[in-house]
Amino acid sequence: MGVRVSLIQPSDGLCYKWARKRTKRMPLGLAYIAAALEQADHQVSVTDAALDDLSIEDTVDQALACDPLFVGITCTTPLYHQAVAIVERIKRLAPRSVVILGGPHVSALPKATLETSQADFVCIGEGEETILQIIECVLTGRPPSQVVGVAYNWNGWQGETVTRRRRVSERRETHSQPVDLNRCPVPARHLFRYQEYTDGARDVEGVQTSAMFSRGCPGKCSFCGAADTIVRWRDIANVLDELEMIEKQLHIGNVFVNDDTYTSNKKRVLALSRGIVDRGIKLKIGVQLRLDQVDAEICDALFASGVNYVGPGIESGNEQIIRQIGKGPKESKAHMLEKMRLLQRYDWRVRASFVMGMPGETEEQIMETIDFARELRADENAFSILVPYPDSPLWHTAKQLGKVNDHMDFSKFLYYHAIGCNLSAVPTERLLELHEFAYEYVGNPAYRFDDDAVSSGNRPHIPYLASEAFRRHREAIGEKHETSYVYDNDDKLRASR
Ligand code: B12
Ligand code: SF4
Repeated sequence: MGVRVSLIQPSDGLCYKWARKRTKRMPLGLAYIAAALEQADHQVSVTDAALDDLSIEDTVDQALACDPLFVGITCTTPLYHQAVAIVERIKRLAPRSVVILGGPHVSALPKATLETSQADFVCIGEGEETILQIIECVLTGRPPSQVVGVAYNWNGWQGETVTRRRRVSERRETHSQPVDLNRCPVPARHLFRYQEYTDGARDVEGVQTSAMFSRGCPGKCSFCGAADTIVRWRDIANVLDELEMIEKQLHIGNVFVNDDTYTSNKKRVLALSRGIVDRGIKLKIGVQLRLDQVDAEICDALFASGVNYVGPGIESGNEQIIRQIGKGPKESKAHMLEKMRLLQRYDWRVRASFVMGMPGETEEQIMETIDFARELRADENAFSILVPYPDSPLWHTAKQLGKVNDHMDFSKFLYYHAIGCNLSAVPTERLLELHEFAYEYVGNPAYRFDDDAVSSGNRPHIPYLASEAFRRHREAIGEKHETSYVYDNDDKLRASR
């Protein structure tokens, strides 16, 4: 007989502060952990505080309602402080429970996590096998040094073991085998309120679920935590079985594929697309892809298989920044423009993503990105402000510059409306203005909302739009913007259309 385990996704409301319609996606990593636990006969309950925007108190009350022996919490970097507060309350209300933290942030900083939280264990990297080993070690009272991929401060034992997560550049001997993706049970969607997940910010109709067909990315983008990781694929039949289950058993119509790059292997993506068609699967599928990996044959196959949403990463409209990001020698503005026009031949939505604030990046270079975004005419544009996340190559750059440290406050490490660490040549307040300006100026033409900033939500005050610099910019590119801006009685800038 197994034990009671409570899993928690902290609320992510702060990530989407101004968004009027939210993206509510099932926390897939946690769903994989839940499936592994259930397969091993443990009794699992889930608290997705992001779905209901729960406070710390309500999150903990809900999670402790089943009187768990183990509590597992996932978190990204900006949610780390919430995870710490959740652990603190759990330890106060249920001091005998064993707390395990997992996810990208704590995997990157396991030691600091044990130093700054009251967690007993930190799972480093993939957790499907690790969590089972932790439970066994606690139940049998054995030292955790035999558990793969863990840092611990439990029962008087402290230490860290080898991780499963290996970068391409790292030697094989220093790492343990990654989990076998074909042997992992599919995410335990039934333990979540899976009918309530959807992507309101992107007009998705009906329920949407998330899935992952491969893990890792050979790309080397300097801001990305997935950069330079070994790519592993699930067998195509294994993926198709899951898609059939999503459509026929759970009656879900939309799937977002979380793979870092859906198109990283041409032969495979063609075979997968053919398999979807051959099995008669009729899902609407959203994917993220790289422009240097797509051609007409791939696009035809994706479109035929039900892909209705594609998300290429453009990142920058300045050639020097494109190289600095590390998008590879083949990538250039001309090439991306050509590939965007290819994508735009199909009746699907194209979401282009951009980043601003690379180390040393100037206002002029950011304006080139904004102009390039406008030229590309994607249906949706996502502008992120660069954040050197602890699992990305830029974290080490920022560390060398003395701009970050393992114990700092990470609550502003967001893509959108806050800047936890500014590495650019532009002052922080100005960078935020340029970010707002990008949304306002380029817009998201495919959406029917009155606010253009689908992903981040408009901030109410946009002084740049009334500035002399903006007027000059519009003149320089010979365009008249249809919106004009006035200050109202509260001295707030308002758009008058
Ligand atoms: C899809 C996605 C989203 C979606 C959906 C997120 C969701 N709720 O699932 C959306 C668009 C909403 C999103 C939002 C954000 N995202 Co996001 N996202 C992703 C993406 C592409 C896939 C996530 C995924 O499904 N992974 C697959 C699963 C299997 O992996 P996993 O979650 O890491 O879980 C495994 C292990 O970490 C571990 N594990 C995880 N939790 C736990 C818990 C326990 C107890 C244990 C034992 C183990 C364990 O075991 C799991 C199974 O092996 C990743 C990139 C990536 N490759 O992971 C970025 C990524 C997670 N996002 C990132 C970021 C920064 C964000 C935002 C902060 C952006 C913002 N708005 O400012 C927000 C934060 C939202 C949040 N809830 O925290 C970063 C996080 C970096 C970091 N250091 O924190 C990533 C890694 C992208 C990157 N390369 O930089 N994201
Ligand atoms: S940004 Fe995309 S292409 Fe670049 S390393 Fe990350 S996942 Fe790969």
